[in-house]
Amino acid sequence: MEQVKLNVIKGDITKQEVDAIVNAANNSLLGGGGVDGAIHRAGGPAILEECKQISANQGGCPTGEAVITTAGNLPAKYVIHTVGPVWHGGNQHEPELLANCYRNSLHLATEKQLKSIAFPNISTGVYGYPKYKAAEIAVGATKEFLQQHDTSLQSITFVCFDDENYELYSRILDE
Ligand code: AR6
Repeated sequence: MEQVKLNVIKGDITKQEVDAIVNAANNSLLGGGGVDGAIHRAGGPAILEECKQISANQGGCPTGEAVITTAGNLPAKYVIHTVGPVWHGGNQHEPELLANCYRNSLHLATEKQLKSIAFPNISTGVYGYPKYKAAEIAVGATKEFLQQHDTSLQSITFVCFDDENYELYSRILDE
């Protein structure tokens, strides 16, 4: 199997020229603040239109699951919307649900035969997931996926918006 490259950068996910960027959405899929707000603002109304249709068909998106839409005006080709868990202290299946976000997004990207994907630091903003724990899960779930599945992906990038996440991911990926 070809080696898949895992990268970490500090930056704005809406600017990434990759096949798919991942959105940290909510169960309604109808937009919000944080990275979700930034993606819909930069991508334009086509993304929300498709989210509304998906929501009407399947009643939103359960936590840990993922759906795929156009990327509208963004440089990416697709947006994969996944819903991270709200942090309630760690005993409400948060680790498993957060790992599912990464697994299910990688599955969708593989089904679509995509070559590159960029993730934000899901759940570490408004949803309050401790950053170190979230970074370990993101990297761990991604590596596990790559061990267990053949994938079209050649490059997986973790796009960090703040210094703390950037340093955490850099350290974890170095190990
Ligand atoms: N590029 C990359 N990362 C970003 C960007 C950006 N442009 N903007 C923010 N981040 P959050 P959550 C980082 O709160 O915790 C929304 O309202 C941010 O610094 O966006 O999963 C949804 O609709 C943080 O590290 O998502 C949901 O209701 C990370 O993205 C709720 O927030 C995630 O922060 C989801 O909360």
